[in-house]
Amino acid sequence: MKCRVCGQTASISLRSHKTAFCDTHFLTFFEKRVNTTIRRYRLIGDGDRPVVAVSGGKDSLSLWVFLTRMGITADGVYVDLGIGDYSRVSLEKIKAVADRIGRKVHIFHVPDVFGRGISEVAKGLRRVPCSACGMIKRYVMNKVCMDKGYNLLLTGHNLDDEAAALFGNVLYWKKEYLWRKDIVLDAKDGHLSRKAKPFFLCSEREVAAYAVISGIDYIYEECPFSKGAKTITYKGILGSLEEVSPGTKLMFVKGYLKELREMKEMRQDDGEAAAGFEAQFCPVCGYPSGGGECGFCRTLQKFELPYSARFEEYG
Ligand code: Q46
Ligand code: ZN
Ligand code: ZN
Repeated sequence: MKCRVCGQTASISLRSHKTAFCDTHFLTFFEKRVNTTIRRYRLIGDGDRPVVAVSGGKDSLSLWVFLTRMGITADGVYVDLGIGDYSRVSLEKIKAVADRIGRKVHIFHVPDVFGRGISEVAKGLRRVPCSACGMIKRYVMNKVCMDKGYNLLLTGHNLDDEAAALFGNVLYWKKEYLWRKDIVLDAKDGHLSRKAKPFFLCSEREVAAYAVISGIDYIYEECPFSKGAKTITYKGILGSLEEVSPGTKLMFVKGYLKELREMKEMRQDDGEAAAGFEAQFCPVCGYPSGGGECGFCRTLQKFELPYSARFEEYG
């Protein structure tokens, strides 16, 4: 197969786009598409001060490098979950990219603040690790924005992640989650930061190719707690559909975004968005909590620890 632009041997063929590229022209294609997404959905504005949630994996590190290449300066934030070698190696990869692009990374060490890794924190809460992890990560990501002056949190979620999550929500009609997902989420009440996902419409394979061609050294292993996750099964099912009918995932996710936009506009017309939602805040740390202490503060109290949300700074 030949590169659509220069006619040399292609290194990647993209069936969903009915095209193929050599390394150089794939980079151009990928970056152009992401830039179009950023503009079309107004993900990043001129006055924004973004921070990237980095995990050491291909998606977040590619996003960090991509932004730097596009002249968008962004620091990183990493939550060290205290999962042995997995967390240690992830942080090494993150630091190497931080050095390469000359940016800072804020590191939140779960073991330093909670006196134990995420699996022990979860046991103490009688929750599964992913549930405790999600709660702490959401808190920390928001905290870094509020305390360090960032107004936008960027994450590396890709098309496969979004399609799998959407598939799961539709399959079980989880209405409480279904229409909450979006490529960009506005800030709330001056307490929750704005969030955006620039790789929302890029497949996992495309992001992996971008990482490899860009020489990004990322951690290949997945978090050990991701084993058996339903999203992995959904990704497999959607992958089979994609094989038979290339472009299905993109159509599914783009169709969702279109419906969502229409729905949000309709709600605004009806004045529903302005309807009285009263925010409540944690009395200990001021984080939005839905009443009483937030999950983060309750977890610290459970282990009889004082409030702390300290970051190590690297770079
Ligand atoms: S939630 Fe669960 Fe992931 Fe946290 S404990 Fe690992 S698998 S990292 S996105
Ligand atoms: Zn080419
Ligand atoms: Zn709190």
